Amino acid sequence: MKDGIYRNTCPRNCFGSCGILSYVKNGRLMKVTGDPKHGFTQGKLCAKGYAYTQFVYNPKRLKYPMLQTPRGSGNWKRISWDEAYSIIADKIIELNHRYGSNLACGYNKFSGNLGILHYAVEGMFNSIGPHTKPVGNPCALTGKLAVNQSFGHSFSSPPEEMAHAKLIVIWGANPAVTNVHQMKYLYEAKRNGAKLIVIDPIFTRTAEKADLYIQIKPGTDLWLAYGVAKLLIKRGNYAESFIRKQTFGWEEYKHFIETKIELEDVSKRTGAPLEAIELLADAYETTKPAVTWSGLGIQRNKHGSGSIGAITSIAIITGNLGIPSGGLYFMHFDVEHFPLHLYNHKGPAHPSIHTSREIDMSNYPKSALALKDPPLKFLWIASRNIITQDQDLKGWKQLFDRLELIVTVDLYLTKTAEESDLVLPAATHFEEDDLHVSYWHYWLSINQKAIPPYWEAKSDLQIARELTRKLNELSPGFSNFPYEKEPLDWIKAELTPDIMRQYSLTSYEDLLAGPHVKEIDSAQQFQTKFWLNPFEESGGLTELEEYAPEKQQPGVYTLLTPQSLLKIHSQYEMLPWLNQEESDNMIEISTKAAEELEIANYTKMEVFNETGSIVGTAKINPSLPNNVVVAAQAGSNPINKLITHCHSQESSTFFYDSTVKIRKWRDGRV
Ligand SMILES: Nc1nc2c(c(=O)[nH]1)N[C@H]1C(S)=C(S)[C@@H](COP(=O)(O)OP(=O)(O)OC[C@H]3O[C@@H](n4cnc5c(=O)[nH]c(N)nc54)[C@H](O)[C@@H]3O)O[C@H]1N2
Ligand SMILES: Nc1nc2c(c(=O)[nH]1)N[C@H]1C(S)=C(S)[C@@H](COP(=O)(O)OP(=O)(O)OC[C@H]3O[C@@H](n4cnc5c(=O)[nH]c(N)nc54)[C@H](O)[C@@H]3O)O[C@H]1N2
Ligand code: SF4
Ligand SMILES: [Mo]
Repeated sequence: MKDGIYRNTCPRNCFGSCGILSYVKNGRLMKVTGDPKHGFTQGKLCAKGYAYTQFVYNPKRLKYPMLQTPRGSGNWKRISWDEAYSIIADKIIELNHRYGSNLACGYNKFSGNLGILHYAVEGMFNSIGPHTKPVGNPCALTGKLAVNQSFGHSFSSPPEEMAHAKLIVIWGANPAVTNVHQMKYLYEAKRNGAKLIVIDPIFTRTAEKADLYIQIKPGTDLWLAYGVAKLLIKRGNYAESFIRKQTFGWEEYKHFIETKIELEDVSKRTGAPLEAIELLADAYETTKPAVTWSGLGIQRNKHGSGSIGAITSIAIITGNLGIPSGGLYFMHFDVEHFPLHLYNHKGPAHPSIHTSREIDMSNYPKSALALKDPPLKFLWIASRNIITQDQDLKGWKQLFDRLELIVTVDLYLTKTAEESDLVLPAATHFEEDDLHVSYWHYWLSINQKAIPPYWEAKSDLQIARELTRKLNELSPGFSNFPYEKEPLDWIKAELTPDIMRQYSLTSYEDLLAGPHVKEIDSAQQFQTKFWLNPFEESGGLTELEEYAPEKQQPGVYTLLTPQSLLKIHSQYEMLPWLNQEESDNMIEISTKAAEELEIANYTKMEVFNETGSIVGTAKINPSLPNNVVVAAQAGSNPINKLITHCHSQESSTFFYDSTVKIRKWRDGRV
């Protein structure tokens, strides 16, 4: 690798997808800075981004393939890549002989690295024909489907435009923690006189910056949105001509709001005072352009879909869509507009099995355990830390016990890797080529290989190439993965004439000079017909009765486990620069709960439910609602042990629906 400055992209599952300039000397990454040519991030990174040199050269990084016998024993032995490939290929081929297909082989991959070339994992499995394929998205699917239901596609306005709004209403997002670059546009809007309203059960760092903060009971945004609609309709303050021209279902919606919604009820269900509901309605009524931001937080409970629909309806009836700088924010799925050659790689046909067997990512262990003929026997885990991030960890334990071979590809020996037979060391993004689009802004950026791999680490694409070659060596024709294609061939194939036109590119080389943006006419995106909130779902209101104060079971707390500033889920925990000792197993409780249960600040306490128990340190948070408990994800004893999932068809995982009890910790109690 030559000395110099390279262009990289932060590949984390994060709104920024920041452009990075990497300074390399003697094959070593010396420092990173933000890429000033990236129009959204404008030369800045977050603290995690600036810590990348420590992330790359961390002594805890995996250096070579390792085999653990028996699984879970901690008895790891270094092996060569060739031995690792042979163990894996032998198992895949043996399972194929045993069952007559590759359906016993499956993978679980999520969001460790969102680069387009990381679809190599999907491509590798496709290349062996029908197998067991995970589908869905445990993070965002509920919201995506709900936005789609309102206006037919999953558009989210360009984030830079937020700077020109006069009212910004954030429902269940915490950008000061999760989307730090967006704060710049938010502050700019505020400097220009915009008002910021934040609706969240927790008084977050974003709420601290708001002109109006509305504390809401988890899962009740639907009610609040209906309450606002009630006031707007009662006062006759809605965009009638826009509604008549561009919506379906107005009469039913209006009738529903007029007859079914009572403000006192809204206040009782949501916990928001009447005055706050009025202030929110006043703001929507008097201030334009207004932007409405449905955060991912509101769709992590079973009412999420209804809530997003109801919130979108407010943006619609106030006439804030299709006007300059008015808009709607959630996230977009523009990556799906790319050809995604690796993801869509077509594998060889099987004589009798025509498609892969699908398994829902939000209910993986239970669905996998139910598989028969053949059962799932081999699991490949990549870009995923199941044990800290998924729900139903008991189900996972049962599933792991049934599997004959578990392979985890990761940069670190994660809690999931510790439960595997084999771990393979993955490269960081500085050690591989890639291409990135964001799910928030509209910039396309390159990721150049800047340094040689750390010890024996390899990219997921390189592993796919080499493992499939081994399969073919042992069983000719087993895989049709195009081994010969280099990373740059894959990248260039993604840049079709259509993509090049959209991003104003003349060649791949343009990206080496800086990220390119897709021109979006957001007003044009909203020249469509909107469905006002579907009333078939008004059954949801009955369901929400469970939030009625009189139905709230005493001593039962909603467990909220949102994202942390200095981590991306379970990542970055081991970096001294970002050390977060303080937050490890810190459990926030309300003053009232602390008093009732006699739990003193910074003493040990226990959080428990039917799935398990966690001991942590109590932190009394006087601004927390009485019946909410807050804990961070991951850490030394992951809170996801207590995450119970209420399953529904085709939607993301409802991480924020879990409930717990709490008590003071007395040593020795089990
Ligand atoms: N630093 C950092 N940044 C990240 C991540 C990270 O781990 N760390 N993760 C990235 C990923 S993958 C994602 S999905 C995004 C998520 O980013 P956000 O969209 O900000 O979503 P969350 O952090 O899940 O939740 C946001 C807020 O929703 C609130 N909330 C919970 N339930 C409700 C409710 O019923 N109603 C309302 N109104 N609010 C509610 C929570 O209290 C929380 O403050 O962040 C991304 N950015
Ligand atoms: N309790 C609770 N749980 C949650 C959430 C919550 O709000 N509360 N949020 C959920 C959300 S929004 C999300 S998106 C998920 C995230 O779930 P995951 O995607 O499982 O989260 P990460 O902790 O980021 O784990 C990714 C793993 O990929 C590894 N990795 C990084 N780069 C690479 C690479 O290039 N190749 C390979 N093979 N591995 C790599 C990392 O080291 C890490 O171990 O968590 C969910 N879990
Ligand atoms: S974690 Fe997010 S904000 Fe930080 S550098 Fe990466 S993409 Fe940017
Ligand atoms: Mo996520």
